[in-house]
Amino acid sequence: ASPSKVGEQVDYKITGIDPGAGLMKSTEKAMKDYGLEGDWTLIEGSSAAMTAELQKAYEQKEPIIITGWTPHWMFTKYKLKYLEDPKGSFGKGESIHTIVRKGLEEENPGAYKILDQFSWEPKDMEEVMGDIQEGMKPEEAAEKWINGHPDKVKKWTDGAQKGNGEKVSLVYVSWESEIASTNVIGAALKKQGYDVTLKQVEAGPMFTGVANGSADALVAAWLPTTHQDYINEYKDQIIDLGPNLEGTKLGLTVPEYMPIESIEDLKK
Ligand code: PBE
Repeated sequence: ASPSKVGEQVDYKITGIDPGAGLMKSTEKAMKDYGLEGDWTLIEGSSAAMTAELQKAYEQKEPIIITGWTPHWMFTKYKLKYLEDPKGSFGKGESIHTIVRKGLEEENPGAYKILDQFSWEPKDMEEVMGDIQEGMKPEEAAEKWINGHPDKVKKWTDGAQKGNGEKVSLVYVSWESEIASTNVIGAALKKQGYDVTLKQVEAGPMFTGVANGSADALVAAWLPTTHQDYINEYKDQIIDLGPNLEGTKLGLTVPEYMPIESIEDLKK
């Protein structure tokens, strides 16, 4: 198939995730930047639905274009490639930040310190995601990782006072990467004696929750591009504790067997 046929083959559809995701906004921006508006449609859904579609297509060697990101288990399980993005619509060199509510440091200094010291690497996150993908419950996979990496966990908890049942509420979106990170920091806090609640919400309410103080923290802010709009909106009400993971990537993603290399190839 020639690149110009790819649009027809996929019905001019890009399979996306939840509408609140920054990746959806970036994809809309890319569609504008590359002149794909009008012809192409970005399909809303969820990351679980998207990976199910990917699996179906991949098994049949059928063409599919998805909104992808790293770290994610899909890049280990399938042979995929990011489409080149010469216009830089998806930004580059993002980190994932920890964001807490105002007042947490004063009211719960131990938990604040652990959240502030939370930091790991893509390969760590991939380990947890892989176990979950293979059927392990997220809290079990997190527990396993925590027990397998005492040295890292020790760095997070170093100098932080132990909890005595104080409540800590974490909010997250059911993106595979964030299911992993939130469960892991939740397990670490729990182990230090905190009473941790994990609440799964949509992207907007995740940021609103920390901004209005109904949640204590999130470890899922992709910056400086993907979630920048949310940060701008709430910057006076939240505290950015900086990166907990560096080395991410986002963009339009296709199986390696597809004959296209760049987002520019999607324009007929
Ligand atoms: N994602 C990818 C988030 C951050 C980057 C799906 C995990 C999002 O798009 O909002």
